[in-house]
Amino acid sequence: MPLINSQTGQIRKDYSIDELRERARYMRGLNLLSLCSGKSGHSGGTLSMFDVLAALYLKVARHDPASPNWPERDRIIWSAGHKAPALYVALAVSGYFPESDLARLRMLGAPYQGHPHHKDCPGVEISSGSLGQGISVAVGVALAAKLDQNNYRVYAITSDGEYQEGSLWEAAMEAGNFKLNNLVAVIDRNRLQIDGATEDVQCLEPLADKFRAFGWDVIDIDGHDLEAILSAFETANRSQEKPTLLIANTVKGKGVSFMENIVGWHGKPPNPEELEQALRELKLNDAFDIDAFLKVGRDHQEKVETRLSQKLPKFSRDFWWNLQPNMKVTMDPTRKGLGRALDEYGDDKRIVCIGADISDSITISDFYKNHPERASRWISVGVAEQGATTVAAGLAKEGKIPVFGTYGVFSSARNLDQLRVSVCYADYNVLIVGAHGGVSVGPDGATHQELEALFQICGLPNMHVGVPVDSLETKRMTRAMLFDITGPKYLRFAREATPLVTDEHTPFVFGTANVYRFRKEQEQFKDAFDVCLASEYKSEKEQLSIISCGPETAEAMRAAWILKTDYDIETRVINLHTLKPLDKPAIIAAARETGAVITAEEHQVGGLGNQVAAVILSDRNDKSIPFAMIGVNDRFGESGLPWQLIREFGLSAEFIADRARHLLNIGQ
Ligand SMILES: Cc1ncc(C[n+]2csc(CCOP(=O)(O)OP(=O)(O)O)c2C)c(N)n1
Ligand SMILES: [Mg+2]
Repeated sequence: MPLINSQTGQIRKDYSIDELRERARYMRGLNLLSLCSGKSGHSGGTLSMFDVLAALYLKVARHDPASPNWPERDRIIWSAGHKAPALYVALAVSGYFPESDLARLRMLGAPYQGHPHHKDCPGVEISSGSLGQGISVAVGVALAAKLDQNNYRVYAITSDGEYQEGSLWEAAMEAGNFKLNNLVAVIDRNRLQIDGATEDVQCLEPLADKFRAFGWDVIDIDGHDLEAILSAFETANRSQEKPTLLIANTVKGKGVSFMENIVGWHGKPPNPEELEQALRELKLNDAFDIDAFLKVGRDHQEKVETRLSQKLPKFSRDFWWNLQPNMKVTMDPTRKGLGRALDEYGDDKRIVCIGADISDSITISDFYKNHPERASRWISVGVAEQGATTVAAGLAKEGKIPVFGTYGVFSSARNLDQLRVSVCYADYNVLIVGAHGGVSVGPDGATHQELEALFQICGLPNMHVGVPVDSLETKRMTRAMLFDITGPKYLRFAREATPLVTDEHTPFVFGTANVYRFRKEQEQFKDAFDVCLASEYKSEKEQLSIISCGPETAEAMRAAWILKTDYDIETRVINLHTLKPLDKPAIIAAARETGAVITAEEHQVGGLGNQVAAVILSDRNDKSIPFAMIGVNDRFGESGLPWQLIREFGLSAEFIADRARHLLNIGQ
């Protein structure tokens, strides 16, 4: 049954097999065009899916682009959220929105988030991006259909790396147990994930046997053979009592010779030259007006830039990073500090690193890259954050120093109970790394931007928490956490390159904040500040303190520069790199000795700010002090370019300085 007009019940268009083949090829091209325009996103795992998608969206599923919420529509649930560009292409080609709109992929304010959000985009059934969850949602949707005696069918689009997640196996058990014959899970069995081949990262086979044992029917097909795909769906849709797993054996990067079966194309878009070559190979040289398509994206970005620069609070000049002839900074991603530390200090035989399939991205793979002798101390669990956390607890119990790292959203929340009971209650010596803290993660969007970890992690008894300002401090923090701190510890850092504001002379003591004081403009931004341990700082009775952590501290320093230059205001900037234990004396001194306090965090507002406020209030319960908090205001992140998002969410120095001039009642 193909695309339907839900008003009349008529078929919109009935595609022949040849037409579906042509559509699949066309969709591959459109997908690459969209990725090229978006300048980020996943090529490999989208290209592998288009034969299945052409069949499903244009022939098999009952849905109506003119009525996306038609109650009787089949539900196509995308569990593998990173395949979002393919989802958008399937919807556009089905007629949900114009194909040219896909040029706005992953751009701020566009509905095409890096990982799909159902509220943004018609035809998107669920919000996903955290692997292994969508299939459970599909079980819920299939159960709802049974409860309502509704005949719609539920299709779950899954990727093979997802099958390493424990939650997926809970769903598998439930679907078998509840005999959900209205559910078909399609697995894109391309055999590659981010860290390599699935069977090397964490073996899945024998997958079909496992699912049969869980009460499923399994159909194993060539995922690029349209006849086989259509016939598999037909069989699955006749099932009387079992859910069906449709194993679509595919080639990652299918259709483009230089992408096929290459791990590196997992999360990379083609550049314009690669796009042209790919379109030639797909025999789509003349299928698109590439310039007109890419212009839609450029125009969108221009509008975003204009809006953001209008929104940015104004000062006597443009104080943005590296725009003045002096005050230069070098940018380096904080995440690199972790890799450098593990590379340098990893010889200690107690250290065991645990990877969860994003090892290069968070740099934890530097532990073994140049050290083959450490191979046995590298444990790859695959996409399995809960398991990784408890495996780490077991290793620590036996005297190892386990380091488990992944994106902060997955290492602070998905595994929170494991952290709470098996790591923190047990008080084991485990280092948990939470990468990709903050909105500056950029185009991957909300599901990958960790903005809540400080709430979760700082609330755990026995935990130690570090949020270093730059890559060098991240390296020092990692060293301290490996060797000086015993017990549970959490290290939060960011993705994007951010200013280096420390050097080898900058003091670093875990648990003791640093004070930065702007003195005078210099060639190098970093040299314009004096820095010392908060415990050694002598008050200069500054008008303001800005208390911050992580790379946001560099924004606080830049705010201090702006405030001194434009308003002659002296600011004490506190780099509170350790959030647990909190350096209470540094906070109390700031509140007692300076005229006002602002906290600044690239996090939901309060993760840092509430803690600082509580310390100040308990010290000064008879007096008040002007106080304000800068952070993300109870809102999920979004796709966009990193520095666009810093402005969109009001986190840059200009917003801090603006808040200061309001707090201190200074005219503009
Ligand atoms: C819970 C969770 N952990 C980690 C990630 C980061 N991540 C995105 S895609 C991916 C693996 C992709 O491999 P696979 O599932 O095989 O997808 P495909 O090959 O189809 O692209 C990972 C680990 C995530 N999105 N969700
Ligand atoms: Mg895969």
